[in-house]
Amino acid sequence: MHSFQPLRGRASKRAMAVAAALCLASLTPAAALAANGPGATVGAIRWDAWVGDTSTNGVIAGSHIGLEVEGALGPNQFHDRIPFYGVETSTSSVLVRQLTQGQMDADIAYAKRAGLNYWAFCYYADGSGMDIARNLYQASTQREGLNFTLVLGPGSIPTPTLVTEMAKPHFQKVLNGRPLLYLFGFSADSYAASYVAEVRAAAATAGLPNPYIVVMNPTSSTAASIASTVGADAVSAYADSPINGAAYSQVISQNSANWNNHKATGHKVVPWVTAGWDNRPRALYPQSFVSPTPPTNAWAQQATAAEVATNLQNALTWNQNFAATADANTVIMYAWNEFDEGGWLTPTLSKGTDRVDALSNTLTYASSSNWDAGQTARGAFDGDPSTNWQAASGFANQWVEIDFGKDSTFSQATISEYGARTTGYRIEYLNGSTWKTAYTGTGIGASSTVTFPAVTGRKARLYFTSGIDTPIIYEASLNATPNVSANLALNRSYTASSQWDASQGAAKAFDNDPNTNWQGSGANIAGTWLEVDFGVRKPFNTATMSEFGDRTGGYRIEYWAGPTVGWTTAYTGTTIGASKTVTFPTVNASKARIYWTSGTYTPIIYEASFGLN
Ligand SMILES: [Ca+2]
Ligand SMILES: [Ca+2]
Repeated sequence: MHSFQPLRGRASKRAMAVAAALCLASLTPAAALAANGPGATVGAIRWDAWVGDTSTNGVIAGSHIGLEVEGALGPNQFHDRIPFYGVETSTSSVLVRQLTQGQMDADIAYAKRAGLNYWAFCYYADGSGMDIARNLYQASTQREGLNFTLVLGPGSIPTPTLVTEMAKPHFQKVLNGRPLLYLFGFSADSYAASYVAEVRAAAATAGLPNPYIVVMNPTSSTAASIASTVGADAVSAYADSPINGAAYSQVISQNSANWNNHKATGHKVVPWVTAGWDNRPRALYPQSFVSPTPPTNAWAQQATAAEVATNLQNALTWNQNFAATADANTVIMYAWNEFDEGGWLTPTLSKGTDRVDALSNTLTYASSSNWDAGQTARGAFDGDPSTNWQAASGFANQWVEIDFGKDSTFSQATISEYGARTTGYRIEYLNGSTWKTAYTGTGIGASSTVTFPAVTGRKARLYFTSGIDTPIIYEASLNATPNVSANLALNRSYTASSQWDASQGAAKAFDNDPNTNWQGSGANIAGTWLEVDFGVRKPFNTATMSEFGDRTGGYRIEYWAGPTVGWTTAYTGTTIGASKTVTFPTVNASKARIYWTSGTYTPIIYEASFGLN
């Protein structure tokens, strides 16, 4: 029924039952929201049939699934779902083909702009014909900040290949490093159980944390039965599938009701958000890969962008309300690009980035709790001094957060609160999946501006430790540089002309921790250098540095122009100090370094980064 049919091995082609829209529990909000980790992660399912006339022989013998789905989307009534990379070739025909790196890089940029943390690729093997988008994503120089995981059908991926994928640093993890995996179309048979056991054993052998395995089935009793038999960690669903042109509000209530139904089975739950369901293209134009052909009433009214965001917000709130059940604190959205089945978030030719932008609004701000619907986290960051965020109750461990959408560097904050309620707080930044402290303060009051060594993180938050009453924040502005791309120097290899001692090596200048540093050895600063090797050539035009004291008197930013030309100057500067950001004409190189020409003493660098803006 859903696009992702398991198509290899012991595939099950049986249609899943349409979930009963039974509402067993009302959605009364909890009085106090429990904080659930450093903020939920949100993923979106990818189904990548947009391959045009590429042979999909590796999926179904002799098939061209890309041409079939283009045929189904041909009628004009379906053109409102043509993605930004599609072409209306006539009122009755379209081309929807995502085959180039440029298209994929743009797709990645939109997903990051939406605030998504990961894509969940329906897995088809390399060379199958439906692996193109997955491989373009893996090859992209733009994917940093957008992780991936896989939705697996039974037997769709050999265990060694799966372990190789899970070991990648950008494979989505939950619960302190556990690889997140989704299983679609598994039934509760012994084969599925042995497969899951095999995956866990292989992961352990490879030194990976135990995978967090999620069974997808919209019928709660079925999902629970499969999860128990195969030993999964949680239950979820690929999508709910309303009928008869139901209002989208019914999709929202069906999703919410089914999260509760899944929870009632006693299993952990990953809530799912169905962004749409309109399977009429496949109903009217039967597809070789869909069996049986869906009925013509298999559709709901199309959502507005705001309605999709509301459904997502419900899931985020649900995770906060039921933190013990939603222990992985993640949400899976259906879907990034199931255009023919009616679930999409990708910008379209007809409506542009409306859904991406609505998601961005929802995913940009978060808080441990809020007093009421008019005092949410957005109020603390909206630039309006008359609006505010207020926590629901208490003070310690309350937090309010902003997601920059990509790694951003900041070294200053200006905060204003109602009264003088705060007596202890931290400014924190999300470094990978760990919150670290950038600054520790006491009072805030009407206006407080603080500076600290520059840090780089995708998110920042105010974390309250003590106070006299629940915090009310009018504005918290950070001098983040959101136009600067991800720090190219993170997770690379580093060298320096010298180091003071073993604890002050070159890597300490690139570990995104303002409390650690590299220091050169010897008294002579001239000729000292600190280098990062990106591994491959990268364009960059900006550098940010923070040093101890004001030791630097002269330096150059240099880039490696190859063995013939050698190190070449991109920028020449004088002082660095507590925080310095410089820009220069874009260069393209595999290595960069800071080269000192003068100063008072051997340099101490807390953090250095390179980026492209
Ligand atoms: Ca405000
Ligand atoms: Ca450091």
